[in-house]
Amino acid sequence: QDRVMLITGASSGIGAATARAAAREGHRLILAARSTERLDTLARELGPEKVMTVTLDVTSLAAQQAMVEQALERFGRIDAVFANAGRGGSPGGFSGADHEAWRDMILTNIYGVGLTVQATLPALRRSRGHMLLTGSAAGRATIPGSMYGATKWAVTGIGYNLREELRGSGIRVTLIEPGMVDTPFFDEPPEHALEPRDIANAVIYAVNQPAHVDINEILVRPTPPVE
Ligand code: NJP
Repeated sequence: QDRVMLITGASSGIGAATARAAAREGHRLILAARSTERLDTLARELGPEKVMTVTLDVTSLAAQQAMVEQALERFGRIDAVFANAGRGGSPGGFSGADHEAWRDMILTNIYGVGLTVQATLPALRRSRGHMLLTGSAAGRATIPGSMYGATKWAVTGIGYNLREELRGSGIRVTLIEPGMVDTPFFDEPPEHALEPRDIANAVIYAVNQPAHVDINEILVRPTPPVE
């Protein structure tokens, strides 16, 4: 039977590339984000019979629980969850950043990931499935003035602490930690960046391991340009 993967932040960038890669691997998919139109376009591309789209904001637990309920009704199981939705903050550092943008980012990147974990864990316990979280190279490094980096340190912490909570459950936890990736995350295309599919490849590598292999973290950075 085809495996079932749920992806948040699936409407663009890394999430959409992972949906494409997982579809090629034969996964059935639950794709969630706020943009119905972009999700529906992706579902048409991948084949609607194997894809369920859910328009939601990850900061709503009720919406995420309803998504899981619908997914179980349609597919009967969830084998992998990629908690990937996230956003950047605003420039200005700790002294000058827009605090409203901070609040939205903290809610999405930390609280939203926590809610995805909470909403999907009952299904993953039944399937002895796989939880993957999009952290960041910024969740390991010191970046002056970056509240965004701080939210990704929190995602690193969620991954480590969740793995301990789930010890003995058979559920694997993988932190996917991208460096710079060329996605709509940036207003201008960044130079010397990875492609979204480079990160999708890391997700597929982790989920394709046999059950006794727990890939804890994958840090992927672009190769520095040749001088
Ligand atoms: O960016 P983008 P990425 N509720 O903007 C969704 C991390 N990362 O693929 O809701 C639900 O193309 C949004 O969809 P929509 C980054 O922190 C990136 O680069 O329709 N969904 C879209 O599908 C993030 O965690 C880089 O607007 C929400 C998706 O999230 C992840 O990679 C480096 C939402 C964002 O896709 C994917 O970002 C790195 C909400 N409240 C980590 N808010 C990089 N690009 O360089 C947003 O280390 N979304």
